[in-house]
Amino acid sequence: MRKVSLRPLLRLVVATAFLFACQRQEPAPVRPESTPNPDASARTAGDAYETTTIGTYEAEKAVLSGAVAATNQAGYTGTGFADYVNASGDYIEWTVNAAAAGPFLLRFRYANGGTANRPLQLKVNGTTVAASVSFVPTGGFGAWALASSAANLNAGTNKIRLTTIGSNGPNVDHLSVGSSLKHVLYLVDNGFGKLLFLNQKDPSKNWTVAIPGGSRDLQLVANNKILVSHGNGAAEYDRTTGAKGWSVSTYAGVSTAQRLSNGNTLLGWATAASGSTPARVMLSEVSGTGREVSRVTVNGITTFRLARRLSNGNTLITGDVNNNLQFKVFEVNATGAIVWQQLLYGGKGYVANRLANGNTLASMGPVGDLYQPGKDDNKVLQISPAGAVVKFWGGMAKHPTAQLRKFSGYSVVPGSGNILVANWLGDGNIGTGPHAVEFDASNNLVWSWKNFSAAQTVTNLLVVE
Ligand SMILES: [Ca+2]
Ligand SMILES: [Ca+2]
Repeated sequence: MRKVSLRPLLRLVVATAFLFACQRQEPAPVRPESTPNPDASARTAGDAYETTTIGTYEAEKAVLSGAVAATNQAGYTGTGFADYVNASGDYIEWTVNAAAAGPFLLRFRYANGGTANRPLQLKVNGTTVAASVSFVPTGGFGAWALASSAANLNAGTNKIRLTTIGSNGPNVDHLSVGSSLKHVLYLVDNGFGKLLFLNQKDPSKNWTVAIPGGSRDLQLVANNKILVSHGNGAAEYDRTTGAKGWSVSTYAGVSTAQRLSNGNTLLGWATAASGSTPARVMLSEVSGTGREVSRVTVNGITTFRLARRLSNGNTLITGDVNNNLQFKVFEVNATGAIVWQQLLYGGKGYVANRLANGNTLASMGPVGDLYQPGKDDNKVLQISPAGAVVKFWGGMAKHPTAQLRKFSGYSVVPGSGNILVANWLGDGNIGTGPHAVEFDASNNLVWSWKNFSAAQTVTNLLVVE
């Protein structure tokens, strides 16, 4: 049990009561819930998780020797596929750039309308990796399937070649290169209304649990729990089983939750403008017994997303001013006054953290539609106190084929310091890109993850390994 000192609590209750006398439209103070977890049965073990893909390379764009580019079958990706002509010596050779050396999974999308296997030799950088990779019949030349082989790639450029060895090969559509990185992470999906645990090192431990709508924030907390914000509050879930524990659910418009060092939970929520009342962001501190012990109001902020209480007692929030679409990071003090603000270079803000060096690390996606000429959205920016971009990760100009849609939350990978970002697929982008992407210190895309049966629109994630 968390201990609550009674005297300051009484003072705060009086203060809170005064606040409520002034602000009648707002929700009653929260109460802890003691109901059993209704979501436990929604947990599904053993969801199938896709291997991560870091790049897809079309066969029709590769170097073709003997084989020819063709379009006379349906269902290909890109602008066609490669059709082998000669039974021996024809090859397709792709050039693949790897950000770092290591083992990768090579997956070839192919169609074999014959009745027999059509094996091919696989060479990487001139060395035979597999003398005979099987390309078994797929039931028709319009029926595409995947054949896989593992291979070590060098950092930088690699040549990957598939050569016929006695039989006319299959039609080959593309090569997808899977990452060698494996992560353990939690994701919140506000489309399917789920919290997901993805353990790529041991997929038997994966779980998903249904959660209330509007989830945007997550944080590891004590006792092997993860704290997740909901539209109506926040709840803790067991990190191993997904079972729901402590929760509050009497708020509305909540977009963020942060467990503070004093054991209280900061809930950030927002109300729209109404008559002469401005749009407001409320930063409510809730005790372990579920009482609101303080509240800070920030007037005029709209499209509020996450909040982060800083060690100086101030709070970083993201949003714009009265829907002016000029998205910023705001640092607000304990009275709700803005003491620092910084434009996000035309992007829409989601979350900002203050780094030990005094800079601010903030994620931003497009304000409206995807790519807008002259802008380069979908970045995690490291910004100096004076507003200079010291460094960034992502960016649509640097990653034109990565299907970056709307960056939302991000997480720093322990050990490597890479940045893992949620690529939110809402606003008409469902199924069109990865749910999560990872960039290394040189802003190379080194990992991504998508699984459209497991997740729909991932707003945030937290990587633990
Ligand atoms: Ca052929
Ligand atoms: Ca193709």
